[in-house]
Amino acid sequence: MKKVITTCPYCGTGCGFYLVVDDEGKLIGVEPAGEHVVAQGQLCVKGWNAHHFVNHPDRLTQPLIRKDGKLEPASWDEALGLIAEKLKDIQARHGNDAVAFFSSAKTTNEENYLMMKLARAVFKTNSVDHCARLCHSSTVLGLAATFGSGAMTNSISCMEQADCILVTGSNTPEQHPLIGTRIINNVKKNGAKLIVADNRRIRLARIADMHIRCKNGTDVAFLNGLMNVIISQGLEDKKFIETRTENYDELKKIVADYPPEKAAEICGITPDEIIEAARMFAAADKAMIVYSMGITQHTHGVDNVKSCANLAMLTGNVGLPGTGVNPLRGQNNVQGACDMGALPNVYSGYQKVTDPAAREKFEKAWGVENLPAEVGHTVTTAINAAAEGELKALYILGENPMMSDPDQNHVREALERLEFVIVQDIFPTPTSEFADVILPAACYAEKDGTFTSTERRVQRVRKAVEPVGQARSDWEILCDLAKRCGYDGMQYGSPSDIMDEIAAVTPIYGGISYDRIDKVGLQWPCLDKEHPGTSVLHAGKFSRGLGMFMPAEYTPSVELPCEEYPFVLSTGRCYFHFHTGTMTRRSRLLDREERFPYFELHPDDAKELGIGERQWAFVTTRRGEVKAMARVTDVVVKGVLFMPFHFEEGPANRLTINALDPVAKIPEYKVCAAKIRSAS
Ligand SMILES: Nc1nc2c(c(=O)[nH]1)N[C@H]1C(S)=C(S)[C@@H](COP(=O)(O)OP(=O)(O)OC[C@H]3O[C@@H](n4cnc5c(=O)[nH]c(N)nc54)[C@H](O)[C@@H]3O)O[C@H]1N2
Ligand SMILES: Nc1nc2c(c(=O)[nH]1)N[C@H]1C(S)=C(S)[C@@H](COP(=O)(O)OP(=O)(O)OC[C@H]3O[C@@H](n4cnc5c(=O)[nH]c(N)nc54)[C@H](O)[C@@H]3O)O[C@H]1N2
Ligand code: SF4
Ligand SMILES: [Mo]
Repeated sequence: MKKVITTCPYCGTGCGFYLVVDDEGKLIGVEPAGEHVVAQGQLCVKGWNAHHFVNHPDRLTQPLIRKDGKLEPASWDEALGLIAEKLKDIQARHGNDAVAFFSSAKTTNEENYLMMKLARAVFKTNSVDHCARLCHSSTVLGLAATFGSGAMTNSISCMEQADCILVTGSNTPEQHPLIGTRIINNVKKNGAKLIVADNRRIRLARIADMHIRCKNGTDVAFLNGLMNVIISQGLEDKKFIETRTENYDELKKIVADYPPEKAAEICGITPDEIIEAARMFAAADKAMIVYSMGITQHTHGVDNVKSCANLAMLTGNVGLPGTGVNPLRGQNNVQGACDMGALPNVYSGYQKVTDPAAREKFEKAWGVENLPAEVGHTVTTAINAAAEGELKALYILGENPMMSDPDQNHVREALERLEFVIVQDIFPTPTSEFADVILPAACYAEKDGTFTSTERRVQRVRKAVEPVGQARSDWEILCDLAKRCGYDGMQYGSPSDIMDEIAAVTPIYGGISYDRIDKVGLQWPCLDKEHPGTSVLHAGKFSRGLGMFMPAEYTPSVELPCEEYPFVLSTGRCYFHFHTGTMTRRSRLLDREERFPYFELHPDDAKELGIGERQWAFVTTRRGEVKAMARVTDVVVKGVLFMPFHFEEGPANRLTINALDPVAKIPEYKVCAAKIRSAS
């Protein structure tokens, strides 16, 4: 037997574990790694079962090309040749921006770097993006504007050092289980104060000092209310404000308009809750904010994020261990996909495509001319452009937009209208049904590379077994395609060589190399070969110099309940499944735990509608209808339905609204209006 240490392919916590391989080279299990900095010998149920899907019979094993409407097996040669020819032809007829690229937070840093290099250097478009758009694009913009860097300010170990933690819109124990454990430890062992702001009674709420159940979409009012109390009671950190920030007067002016009574009224809570929470947070020596999708996935997601940043600066809680603004990044490598520039406005290391000096630098490094200067399409605007007939071709690497983008009927229309669709995945998906070419990719266990976790830790992914069938690593596929398009600048011996190129052109990764991260990953910024990495950002000085207060006014969500659609539908996830279910639903043990599409419904609402526990019901919005099973539970408040988006047979995104934050272009997944009726 062989044991290979690698990084979990599910969430951004970044746990390390061993893949166990038998004498015949077959993957047989997962073993925890006691020495791993984050996992410390523990894993959540997904990590423990992360080997299951690798050898599932549904794996894509050969390239497929659509001929007369049917997908037929093809050689790699034929498939890549067709892609090169088609994309070039479409660009010749409709311009470079008629083609867009979706990169993947499931794949490695090296692969994301190559995807954005392919889009920019070979196809001369900045239309490259990935699921961070649907996830933390509001964070990347909101924290870059206020602090100068869009990443989690602190480290996972800081969760055990804070004196008070405000967890808002993050179901940490289910979605980032090993981070949830750290928070629970801190509360139970050290007596840290815990404030949970989430109207669902998530597991953390049971041990919280305060559980605050605001209406969905009212976080700006809540956070402004907290800041109003802190300022009016003189609890702000005057020295920090004076020496480290700017624009404080503007903040003072705006939050003055949110006295606890008014904020509480908007949020549907009591003024006392706001006053008590404000005092608790401000009184702590080291206070930390932890947030995730409950904050970001709104049409005012950027305002929510800025408000979190404002609260942290107001109380002097940035730049020290146990403090900070900590957006928990979702996918295993979504931090890395952003760092690598799989975004329409930046190259790797957040170097702007609109900056002539940055373009010149990458032109030189890549040996090309005329890199495009305009910001490209995002995931969400690319789908809109496809529906309108402006975008003609889409290369989808490791994403499943038919299941993950808002308003499925709209996505279907978009995918149908495209002239040419390429899907590169490890499994067939509802998205690949629209593909003209499908390329079979090797999965995490079958290739080398790196993932960057939520705490900015760059860690190794190691090959344990050979790819199934003719599947190939994403990086090899991308390099081969670049060559077929006549570009010689994308030939590498191994992923390690790709990382060397990344380090050479990306200052925050400047000191990263495979030999340095062999045992323990490094946290960026890691500027050169001697740099030890950075566990806390903005210590002594913000990345942008001074921290910028950016106050926001409360704006309601776009589609609120009405007489016809009386419920708020809020969507999200459960513990056992991951996203669109391509991997977890193919894991026997995980799928056994949650087998049917479901929604949570408050007991009073259930009684009124005559819907019992585990009864099937139709959930309907202005976009469509889904049949799902009712879970009658007071985890949700009255008037709110919560539905995970993991189930193909009951897709929550058939219901969601395609309304976007004006700057971040993130969809409003957490609020739309719905009605329900019994299906029996
Ligand atoms: N098991 C599992 N783990 C995962 C994932 C998965 O699919 N499955 N996905 C990964 C990814 S990519 C991500 S991004 C993360 C997401 O992790 P989370 O953000 O923790 O997960 P969600 O279920 O989307 O939403 C979290 C909470 O936000 C609350 N919420 C909804 N609306 C509001 C609001 O208006 N304000 C506030 N304050 N709270 C609100 C919901 O009630 C919910 O409990 O999880 C990662 N980890
Ligand atoms: N209603 C609703 N919708 C949501 C959300 C929500 O809260 N509510 N959350 C949003 C969020 S936060 C996110 S991050 C997105 C996620 O949206 P997606 O990224 O579209 O969802 P995944 O299921 O993670 O898709 C990843 C794909 O990559 C494939 N894959 C895995 N490993 C590899 C590999 O090594 N190579 C290749 N080529 N492919 C691979 C998988 O099989 C899968 O098809 O969903 C968003 N959608
Ligand atoms: S917490 Fe996240 S990274 Fe750790 S084992 Fe679970 S899914 Fe994997
Ligand atoms: Mo995400």
